[in-house]
Amino acid sequence: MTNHTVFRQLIVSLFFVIFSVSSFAARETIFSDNFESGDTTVWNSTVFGGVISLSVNNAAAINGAFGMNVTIGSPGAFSQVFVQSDSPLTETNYHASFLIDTNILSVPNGDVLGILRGLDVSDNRVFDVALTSSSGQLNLIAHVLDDADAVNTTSPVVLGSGSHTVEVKWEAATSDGGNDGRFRLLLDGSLVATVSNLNNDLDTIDDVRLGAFPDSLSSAAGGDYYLDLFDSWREVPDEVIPSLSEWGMILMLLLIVGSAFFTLRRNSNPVSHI
Ligand SMILES: [Ca+2]
Ligand SMILES: [Ca+2]
Ligand SMILES: [Ca+2]
Repeated sequence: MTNHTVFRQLIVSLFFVIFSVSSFAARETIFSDNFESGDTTVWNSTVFGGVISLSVNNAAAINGAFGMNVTIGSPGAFSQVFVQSDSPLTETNYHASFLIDTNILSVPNGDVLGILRGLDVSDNRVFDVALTSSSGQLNLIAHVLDDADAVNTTSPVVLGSGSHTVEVKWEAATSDGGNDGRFRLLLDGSLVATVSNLNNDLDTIDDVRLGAFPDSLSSAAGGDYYLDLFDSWREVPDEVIPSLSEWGMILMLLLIVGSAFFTLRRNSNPVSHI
C-alpha cells in the first residue's frame, strides 16, 4: 500500500469518526401503539362516537393483526371520534407517525376531515393532519397554528390508494421573536410539506389525538378508513453518551485509523521491517 493510499484512507476514516460523533441525536419514545391489544385501553381516553364510529378490529390491520377502524355512517350530526394520549409533556419538539389506508373512504370536494391532532396544555389545536379531496383523489394537508392562532395550511399532496406512512415533525420556536419554529409533513418517508419561520414559541404539544375530526364534512362523506402503528417521540440532540452500536462503530473506525497510522509508519521506515 502506498503512502498516498494510506493517507487517503486515513482522511476518509477520520471524516467518518468526526461525522458519526457529531451526528448523535437521541430519539426518545413518548408513546406508541400498534393496536395489537385489540382495543384502545393503552390510550388515556377514547371517544367512540355515533354517526362516525371508531373500533379496533382485524379488518383494519395494516401492521400486525389489529388496527383502528373509523367508519363514517349515514349522514347525520357528525362529531369527533378519537383516541387520546396524554403522554406528551409540554413538548417543544414532537414527532409522530402512523399508517393509514383510506380503503373505501369518500370525502367530497371541498370537505376537510382531520385525522391527527396535536394539542397544547389547554387542548387547543397546535397542528393537525387532514384529508381533503380534489378531482376524485384524496389529498393530505396539514394545518399549523402560531402564537396568534393564525393558521398555516400546507398544499394538498395526493395520498393515493393502499396503505401509507404519514409522519409529522413539529418544532416550537426557540425564543419570542426568534420565529424559527418549523413543521414538516412526510408521506412514505418523503418530505411533502414544510412550514418554516413560525412564531410559535408559546406553543407546546401536551396531548395527541388520532381518529376523525369532521370540522368541515358534508353529508355526502362516507365509508371507512384504517389507522395503525402509531408512534411518537421527541428528539434530544447531542446526546453525551453514545449507544452500544455507536460505540462499536467508533471503535471500528478507530481501528482503521490505527492500522493506517501503523502502515504509514512502516512505509516510512521500511528498513526496520526487513
Ligand atoms: Ca396493528
Ligand atoms: Ca400531556
Ligand atoms: Ca412569539
